[in-house]
Amino acid sequence: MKVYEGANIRNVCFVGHGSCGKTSLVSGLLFTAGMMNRLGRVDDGTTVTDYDEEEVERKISINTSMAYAEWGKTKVNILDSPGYGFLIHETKGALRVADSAVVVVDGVAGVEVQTEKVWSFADEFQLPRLIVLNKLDRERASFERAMESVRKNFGRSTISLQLPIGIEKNFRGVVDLIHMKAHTYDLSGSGKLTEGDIPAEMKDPAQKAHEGLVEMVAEGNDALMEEFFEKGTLPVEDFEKGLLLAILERRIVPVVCTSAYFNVGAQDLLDVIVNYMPSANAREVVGFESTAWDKEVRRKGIESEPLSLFVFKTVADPFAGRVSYFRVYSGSLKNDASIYSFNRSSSEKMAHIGVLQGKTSTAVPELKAGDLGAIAKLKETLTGDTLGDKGNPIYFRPVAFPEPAIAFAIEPKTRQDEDRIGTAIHRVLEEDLALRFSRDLQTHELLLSGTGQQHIEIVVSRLRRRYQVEVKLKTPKVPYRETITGKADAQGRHKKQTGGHGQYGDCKIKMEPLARGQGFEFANEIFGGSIPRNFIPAVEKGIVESAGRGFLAGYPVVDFKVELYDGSYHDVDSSELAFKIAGSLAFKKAMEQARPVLLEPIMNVEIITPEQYAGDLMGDLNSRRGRIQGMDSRAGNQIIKAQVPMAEMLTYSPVLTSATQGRGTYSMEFSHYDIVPQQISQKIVEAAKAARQGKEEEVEE
Ligand SMILES: Nc1nc2c(ncn2[C@@H]2O[C@H](COP(=O)(O)OP(=O)(O)OP(=O)(O)O)[C@@H](O)[C@H]2O)c(=O)[nH]1
Ligand SMILES: [Mg+2]
Repeated sequence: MKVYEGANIRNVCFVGHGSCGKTSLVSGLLFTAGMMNRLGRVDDGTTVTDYDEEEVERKISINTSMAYAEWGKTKVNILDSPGYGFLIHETKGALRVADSAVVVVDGVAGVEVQTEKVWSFADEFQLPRLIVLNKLDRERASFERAMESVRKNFGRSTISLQLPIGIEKNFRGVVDLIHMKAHTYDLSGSGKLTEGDIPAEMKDPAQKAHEGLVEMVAEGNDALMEEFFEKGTLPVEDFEKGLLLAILERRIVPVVCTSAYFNVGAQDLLDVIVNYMPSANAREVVGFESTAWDKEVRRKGIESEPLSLFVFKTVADPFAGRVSYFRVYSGSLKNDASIYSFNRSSSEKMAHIGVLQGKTSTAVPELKAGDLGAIAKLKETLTGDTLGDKGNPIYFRPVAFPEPAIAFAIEPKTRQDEDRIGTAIHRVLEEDLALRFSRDLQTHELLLSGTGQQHIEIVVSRLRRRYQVEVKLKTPKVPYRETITGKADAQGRHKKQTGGHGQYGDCKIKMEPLARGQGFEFANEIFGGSIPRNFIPAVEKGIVESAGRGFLAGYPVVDFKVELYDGSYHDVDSSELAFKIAGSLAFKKAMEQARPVLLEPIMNVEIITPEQYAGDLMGDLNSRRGRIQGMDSRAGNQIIKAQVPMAEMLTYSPVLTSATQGRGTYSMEFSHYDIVPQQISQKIVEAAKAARQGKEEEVEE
């Protein structure tokens, strides 16, 4: 395997709505570039990038996969990301390390919900991008309608570099509007292209489209504009340079046409990526001095700078163990080098670095700035870590993972499953940062929390297949929290002084609410030593532990501040334990005064439904305490956006299916926590009390 310079590397991330054809397109590119000897298909489970057994089984992408196509002098590094809403955080993590986004749009459906989502991610990372109108071979595909949808959603800067030749089942190639040639493809899937003249009936529209493109490139570039006015057109070289610049500056988003299924457009797509997407050394590298993320460190993304690399993903491979995916941002990584992990303050040996073609790794001697690679069996490194040259620290900021949108209680099926579950879950958590695992403090059940029911189902299936651990999914749970709405001032005094060594701890605290999402704050306001300094952390610990166990219904207490302002101690009898207990007593007393309430997660819900059902669905959302945020129509469908408490959405799936005869779909994600209305809160508190008593009786028996 050749070692590539950043200038000859393109890092592209394929993104788009679920099932728009990303994985199939990647498969076509790899075959066309000669990296594979057959055209892998999603439906047969034979693609390079959907290799995980859950992906093959479900025919969807779950993980971001890496692949590469060597095309001329250039290596195109491809990240194939998932498109379904409950996995979209994974896509964001992949865009984080890409230099451009290939946004795939279904040529029948046009721009969809997740298309908009990934577009906003690309905006956030300021990535140049390319739109691919795919599935143009399908019935009811329309280039004009798809373009209209793209322009309506993403603006006038989107412009096609091609016109399709034929449409639906006659789609067989494209007119290249830059060079004004027709490219027809062999429909057997080989991806082979024949160049010829533009078909007579397309000459006029092609000429018009070409002129529009030239004008657009000239716009915003004074030198080109002048030349354009003088000559009425631009020489191809000047035009291509202008186009490249406009794309890199994100003034133009080019559009190309494909059918991944028949592998039409693959060569053109590779050419456009190589010619017009940014090279891997083009962007300045921006990191931080520390994980406080306040002071920036900037350097060039080139080989002569000190080494830095960022681990953006971890995969638990059943054979190779922990595999870390990374991008070299600056410097050059040599195989077998020992490099420093800034996050772990230890060094890691980079033995057997490689590049991935799906699941297959090929060893490389070196990876230069801009390149992507993978390595197995790092000791301590996890997703989100930065490694590099110890003398030149830099930290790259990882993408934040979403708050869980749903939690299920799980139950190991047998004793053996129970024994194994700990290790298995540990591995799964390491590769899936959107997953949480905890124990319900009330019921002692094991809880798995994730972005949606499908997410949890995939995890359960993975536990079974990969780790031979069988678990039963029980009812979904709402991750309630508790907080306070008033102030309090309380004393906690723990005193046991009968016979032998006594215990004595005493503290006075003030408590007040914090803004939502602020968590917990502790202020030590003791002056004059009423509590010795070494016991103060014990008071805080007592409070934190009690807060974790909850006050009303056993849910963690959040968003409050405690000020420790006074107390007393005993020379002999005071200890850390005594002050911890005193802290916990003070906390409970303060909670009694501070008007505690329950908080519940509120979800952003988006429902897509044929219009005729929209009215009923909105009525139903109202009865679920939902607040409608907006309505939108798209391609004959109605989109309803609403905020609804998670508790009301746990069993929504079957309701929506029956209300829309299976034609409605919905997605949701966490928005914020809000106070549970009094009546509902009361029921939850009572149920928790009953559960607690039940448990206690069980223990007594
Ligand atoms: N007719 C036709 N079908 C296509 C085309 N591209 C993809 N498909 C089919 O669409 C389905 C989804 O394709 P994928 O390649 O898995 O789509 P994806 O965007 O990778 O899906 P996710 O990663 O799960 O979001 C498969 O059944 C493909 O065979 C195309 O150009 N034409
Ligand atoms: Mg896919």
